[in-house]
Amino acid sequence: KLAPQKDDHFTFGLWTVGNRGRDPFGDAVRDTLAPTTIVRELSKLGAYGITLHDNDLIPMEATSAERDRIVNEFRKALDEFGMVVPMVTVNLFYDPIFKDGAFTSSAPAVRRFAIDKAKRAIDLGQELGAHIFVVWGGREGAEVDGAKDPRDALAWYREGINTLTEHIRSRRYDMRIALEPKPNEPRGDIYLPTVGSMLSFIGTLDDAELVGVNPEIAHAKMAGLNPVHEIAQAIDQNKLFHIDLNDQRIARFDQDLRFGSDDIKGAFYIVKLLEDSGYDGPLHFDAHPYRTEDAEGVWEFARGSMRSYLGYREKVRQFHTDAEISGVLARIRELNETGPAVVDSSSLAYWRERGYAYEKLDQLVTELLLGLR
Ligand code: 3MF
Ligand code: MG
Ligand code: MG
Ligand code: MG
Repeated sequence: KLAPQKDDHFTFGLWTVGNRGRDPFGDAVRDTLAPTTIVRELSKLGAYGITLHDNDLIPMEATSAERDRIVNEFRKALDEFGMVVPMVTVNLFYDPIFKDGAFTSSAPAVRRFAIDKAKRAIDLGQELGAHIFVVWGGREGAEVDGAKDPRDALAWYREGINTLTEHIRSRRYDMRIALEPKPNEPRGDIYLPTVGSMLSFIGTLDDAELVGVNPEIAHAKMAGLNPVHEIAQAIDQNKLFHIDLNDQRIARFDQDLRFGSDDIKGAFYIVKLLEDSGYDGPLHFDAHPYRTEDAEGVWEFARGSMRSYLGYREKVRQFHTDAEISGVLARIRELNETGPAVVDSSSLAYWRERGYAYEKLDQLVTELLLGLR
C-alpha cells in the first residue's frame, strides 16, 4: 500500500539525497554521490524523477566539451532507469561571486553574470525536458539596509525575471518559472520572503502569466507562518507551479527535515489540500538526511519521504470516508445553514451562544492520525 509508483510523481533534488551533511559548524560526513548513482537508486525506490541545479550536474568551470559529456552521460542514465527531469533550477548562491546578491547585486557585472547563468540553466532544463524552472534567490537579501536601497533591489530583481521570461518566449520553450520565497538564511533577510509577497511581485512582471511560485513548507515555518494557508493562496491564484516538501520546527535554523517527520497534523493538512485541490504537478522533496546518517540512512530517508506522503494520502482518504467525521462535518454545515437567517437584535443571542463543534472534529482527526480509528 505504501510502495511508491512512478505515477505518484515523486521527485528529489540531486542536492537532497546528495547532501553531504556540512553545516556551519562541521564538515562533510558523507562522500559525494554521482548523479547517475542517484538516478539509479531513486528509480529503484519508485521515484518518478530528478531535479537539479545547474551546478549539481555541471561544475562551475566546466568547458563546453566537458558539459556536453556530463549531460550525455546523465541522459543515458535517465533513459536507462526510466527517470524524468520535470524541474531544473539555477545555483545563484554558492559561489562567492554572489555574496551580495545575484539579480539584486549592487554590481551590474554580477547582475549580468547571474542572468546569463540563469539563461544557460534554462537551456539545460529545455535539453533535459523540464517544464518548470525554479528560481530561489538565496543571496537576494541584505544585512545592511544602508548599503542598498531595497527599492533598487526589487527593480533589479524584476529586470532579472523579465529577462528570463523573454528568453523563454523568444526560444519558444514550453517552460514556466516558479519563484521560491524564503524569509532568511543564508542572508540575514531575504527579499520577497513569503508566498504572498512573491505573488504580489509577480503581478508587477512583464509576463506574469509565465511565472508562479514554488512554496516550501520549511520556509513558511521559519517565518512562523502556516504552510497550508500559504499553499492555498498560491492555488487560489492558479500559481502553484511546483512545491518543495519537507519539514521544519518553528523558530529554528533551516533544518530541511524529512517530509512529514515533525509536524504530523500540519503535514496531513498539506497533503489534504494538495489532494483535494487536484494539484497534479510533481511531489518534490527538498530535504536532507540527518547528518548522523551513512549511505544506508540516505536511502532510508528517500524511501521514508515517499512512504510518508502515501501514508498521509491514505489518511486523507480515511478522513473523507470516516462516517463519524462525515457526521461532524454535516453537523457543522447544518449549524451554519440553519438557525436565524439574519444577525439582528432578535437573533444576537443565538449567534453569540452557538458552538461550532470544532473540538469534536479536531479530536477525531487527532485519533485518525494516531491510528486509533
Ligand atoms: C534553500 C532551498 C533551495 C531551493 C533550490 C531551488 C537548495 O532553502 O530550499 O535548495 O529549493 O535552490 O530549487
Ligand atoms: Mg529550503
Ligand atoms: Mg527549496
Ligand atoms: Mg535548504
